[in-house]
Amino acid sequence: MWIKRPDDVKSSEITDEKLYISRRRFLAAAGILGASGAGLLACNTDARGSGSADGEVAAAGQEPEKPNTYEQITSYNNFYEFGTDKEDPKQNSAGFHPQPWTVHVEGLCKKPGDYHFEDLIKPHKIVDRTYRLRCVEAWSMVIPWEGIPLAEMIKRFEPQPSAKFVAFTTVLRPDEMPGQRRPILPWPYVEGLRMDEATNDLTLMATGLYGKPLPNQDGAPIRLIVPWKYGFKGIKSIVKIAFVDKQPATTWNIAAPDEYGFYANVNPEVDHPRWSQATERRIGEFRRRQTLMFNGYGDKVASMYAGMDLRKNY
Ligand SMILES: Nc1nc2c(c(=O)[nH]1)N[C@H]1C(S)=C(S)[C@@H](COP(=O)(O)O)O[C@H]1N2
Ligand SMILES: [Mo]
Repeated sequence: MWIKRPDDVKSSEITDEKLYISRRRFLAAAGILGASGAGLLACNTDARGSGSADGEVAAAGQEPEKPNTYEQITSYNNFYEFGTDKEDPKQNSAGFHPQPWTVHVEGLCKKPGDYHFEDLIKPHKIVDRTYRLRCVEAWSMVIPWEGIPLAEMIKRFEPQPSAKFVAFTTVLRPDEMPGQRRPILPWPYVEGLRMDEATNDLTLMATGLYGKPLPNQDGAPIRLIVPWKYGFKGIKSIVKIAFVDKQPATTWNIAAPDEYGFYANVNPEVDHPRWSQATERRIGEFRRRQTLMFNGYGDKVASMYAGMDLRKNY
């Protein structure tokens, strides 16, 4: 099994400093860059408040970043159930039905059962969270999600103390998901989190983006967002949540155990066996950026991994 190589690492795009500088000089001369020269990159100096009460939970010392466009977020996707090319999920998901939707909750908790999507959402306040998403393929985006903190949702199911992990499952609908008719991955897609990761303040069950319900290609109607981990932890179109006492199997770890671990914390110091994780390309940008430890969210999450060897627990 395999995951596509970083499709953005093409020699035509690996820009040396000289070319970058001369391009900036050209743009400056052409009046395209502002006086500060800040126009080219959607960088931290381009901060603007989202205006929402909750807003971005930014890493210490970092201002909220400018989100990618709705078009970028909904037309450059990984959702192998709809095909392996970045355009496939948008092109092949029009026939997917995210309504009606039921999430089955089971395992070590006091309130298991089948929850209709509307009932699942109803008791909670929908919050806005703009997060960086860092794909293991070395590209990234900034996405203005909306949703429910997973910690709040979990509280309602009253997990037992014996529940140490939460396991998630994507819907299995080969009739609506053409990728599931081929053995691209073992279907259905499954993921999991340790209980402390699942209940961390940053962890979100996303139900929308840019103020609209999640489009099919982004994981309608409900998907997981774990912003300090590689994007593949963010399982889409969830139909099952299970509270378990042992570390659950995860799809990419089953498919390629030497390449993808359970933890999948963003770590620029641990290369993927087939490519570097030191830098990334923000979709829509020209120059590569340094990848940040824990995707820049270390102040909120690093303590959960104290004492763990993050080279072994990749
Ligand atoms: N069910 C399912 N969930 C999935 C995937 C997938 O193929 N199937 N791809 C993952 C990967 S590799 C990434 S990078 C993110 C991409 O989310 P986005 O397309 O909304 O940016 O979804 C993740 N969730
Ligand atoms: Mo990814």
